[in-house]
Amino acid sequence: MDSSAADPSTGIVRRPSVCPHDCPSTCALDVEVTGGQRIGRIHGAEDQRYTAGVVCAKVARYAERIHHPDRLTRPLLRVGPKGSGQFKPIDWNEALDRVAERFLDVERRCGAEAVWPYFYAGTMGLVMRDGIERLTHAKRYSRFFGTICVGAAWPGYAAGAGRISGVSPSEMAKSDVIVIWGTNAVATQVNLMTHATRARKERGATIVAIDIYDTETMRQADLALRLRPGADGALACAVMHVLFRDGLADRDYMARYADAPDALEAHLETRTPQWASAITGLSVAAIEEFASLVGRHKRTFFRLGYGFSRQRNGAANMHAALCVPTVSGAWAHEGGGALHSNSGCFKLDKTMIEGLDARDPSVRRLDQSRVGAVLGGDAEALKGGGPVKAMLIQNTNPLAVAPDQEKVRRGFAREDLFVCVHEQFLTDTARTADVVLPATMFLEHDDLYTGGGHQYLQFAPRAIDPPEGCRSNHEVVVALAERLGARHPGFAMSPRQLIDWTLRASGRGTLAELEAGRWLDCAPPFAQAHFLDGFAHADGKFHFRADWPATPYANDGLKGPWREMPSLPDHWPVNEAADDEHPFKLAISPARNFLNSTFTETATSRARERRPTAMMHPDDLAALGLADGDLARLGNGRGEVRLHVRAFAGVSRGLIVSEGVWPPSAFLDGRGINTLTGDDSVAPFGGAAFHDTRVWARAG
Ligand SMILES: Nc1nc2c(c(=O)[nH]1)N[C@H]1C(S)=C(S)[C@@H](COP(=O)(O)OP(=O)(O)OC[C@H]3O[C@@H](n4cnc5c(=O)[nH]c(N)nc54)[C@H](O)[C@@H]3O)O[C@H]1N2
Ligand SMILES: Nc1nc2c(c(=O)[nH]1)N[C@H]1C(S)=C(S)[C@@H](COP(=O)(O)OP(=O)(O)OC[C@H]3O[C@@H](n4cnc5c(=O)[nH]c(N)nc54)[C@H](O)[C@@H]3O)O[C@H]1N2
Ligand code: SF4
Ligand SMILES: [Mo]
Repeated sequence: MDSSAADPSTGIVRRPSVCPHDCPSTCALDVEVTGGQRIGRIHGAEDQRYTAGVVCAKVARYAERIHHPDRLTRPLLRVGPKGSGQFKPIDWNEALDRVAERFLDVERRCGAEAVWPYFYAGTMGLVMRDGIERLTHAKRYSRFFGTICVGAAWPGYAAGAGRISGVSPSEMAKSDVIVIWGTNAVATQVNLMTHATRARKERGATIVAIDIYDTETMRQADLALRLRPGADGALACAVMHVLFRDGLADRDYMARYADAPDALEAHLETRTPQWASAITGLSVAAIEEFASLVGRHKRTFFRLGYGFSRQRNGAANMHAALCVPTVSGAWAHEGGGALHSNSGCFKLDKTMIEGLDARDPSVRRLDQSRVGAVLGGDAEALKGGGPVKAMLIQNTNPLAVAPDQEKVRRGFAREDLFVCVHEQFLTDTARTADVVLPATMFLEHDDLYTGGGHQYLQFAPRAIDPPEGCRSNHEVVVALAERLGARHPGFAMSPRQLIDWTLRASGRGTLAELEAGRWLDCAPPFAQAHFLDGFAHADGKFHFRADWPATPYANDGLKGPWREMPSLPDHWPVNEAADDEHPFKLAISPARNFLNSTFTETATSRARERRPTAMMHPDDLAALGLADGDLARLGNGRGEVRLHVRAFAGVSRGLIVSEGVWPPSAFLDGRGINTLTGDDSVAPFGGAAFHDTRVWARAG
């Protein structure tokens, strides 16, 4: 790990880093640097147990992204109509002055809440991602409520376990069965596959995958359960029915650790495999086989992904799946239990980074997923307050990733809205901005990272200098704060000082210590990770009976049809159902070579993904008079998109899968795939049901 000595034959130095992308793996990286300025290949750190030397292909070839000729390196000022993409370069001072002037003007005329800083997880670094919050709070700007990713999943998990943490992934080495539920790990978190396949090789573990189509993860599984979208609650119920029926439920464990095992057993009486077969489309035999595997092997590791939560019944389904290891008693065994995210185990004090001490809870919070409705003046989305007139956007590309794109487009086209986008590339969002600021990439700044799929806290020092003209999120936030008269001690600190402060305040040592060790394993002790000292509700029990309004999750009030949510695990038929007018269901699953809309700018990723594509069953195509490679239109009441079709028998009849969030400009008529998705709030606290959309399909 010597980061100073260059290899004498090649001149290459290896520098430590951490992948900043929004991925549960948060890989520890060894980065080849030549001449102090250029990146070579990126490797996974061998000695970090979770990364174990493996990174995904798109990050291994990061040189292509960081040294991309299209990177933004100069601030831009819009000179043509909104969205025209016509800009002229200006210098940094002028750009920052213009942004500050407009923000101050909006604040004077309409109040501070008319400004809405908007950000997400383009970088997961705590300083660069969350520092914008300090500006929000110090200025009393409208607050941001992030729902787009975890909005349904986390409440579903917390309703059962009481907090967002689970078993360490390192325990997979001790598992007899590994259930990869609603995540295409081969594409979205490759390291999970490393550990699962290692357990299979070393101790004969069985890998089960549960998805709605035949992904690469499904192909690598020993038992692949391909069910209908939104049917995971039914599957979970039938599995638990079998566990009770066959004496495989751990009654002693439940008596001690669960709230209502008798009520659950009675409730599940009618949730038979036959009942679930009709809902899921799985055979009774497949459901029985899965239940028997889980019941006979207490060391079953449930790796619960995000995909199955991106349904209108997603929170209820997450809760239902989490009930399974509680009925089987898997939690009590090493290698058994569940993991969805370990974000809850770091317990960092983010006061200085986010300016939490300046936070005013009376200031309205606007829902990220409803950005189209917010900008369109929807009174409910605006919380009864005035319109949003100015935005600062960092690390996110809402004009590709947010649901109900027609609304989003109309919103961003408003002449009276001033938008500053800080970006690495001229994304669809940057293209609509009034001022564009060029951003650094992770290897060009310092930051601190927590993991979701593991429990390492990691520091990544700057490895190379940024291109001249690029500035980090922190620098932009600080420069704007000064011009806007925002006061907070965090604005006077460097990223390193902020990180050191955060570590010390959190009892996690110092930056010097973390930098020397590279990472800190924050895994809670075994008993705590397995909830053997009690679940995180006041009664110490796992809750089979979800009390949705009381879910321990920092929410922004109840949303969507939360009153109808089942309390005990069940199939909740609230999803967008296909009908005569819209005979297909559409899911927009991840593309292996993109990460959300990131990497859609790199040539090799684009070449591998080829073009926006709708995968359909060959019989469905034939019935529409379509052949593989033809052009088609997909539509619903929200709009329509044009793309190519691909015949794929790994997608069930009636389902369409389109992989990846391609930029709208990659589609034949400039409308992106999220034109079709809804922005109605998912119960109980909001979020978007990206894989739950009904559409019609026709040639075109
Ligand atoms: N290559 C790549 N990696 C990524 C991303 C990416 O876009 N590309 N995105 C990153 C981000 S932000 C996140 S949050 C994670 C998310 O990663 P995951 O946890 O894997 O979640 P998703 O990508 O939403 O979907 C995973 C799978 O769920 C399936 N699915 C959809 N509906 C259902 C259902 O009702 N039931 C079941 N059982 N399965 C269903 C989808 O078909 C898909 O194969 O991945 C991260 N990593
Ligand atoms: N149809 C459909 N839509 C989806 C999903 C889906 O599965 N299907 N997944 C949803 C999910 S889970 C998520 S998390 C969201 C993600 O949506 P986004 O958070 O918008 O993620 P990206 O599309 O990757 O865009 C991140 C942007 O941040 C920029 N960026 C990266 N690092 C920095 C930095 O340090 N500074 C600045 N200023 N910019 C930076 C990148 O260049 C990139 O353009 O998308 C959601 N949208
Ligand atoms: S697997 Fe995820 S965390 Fe690891 S390098 Fe790839 S995108 Fe980054
Ligand atoms: Mo996400």
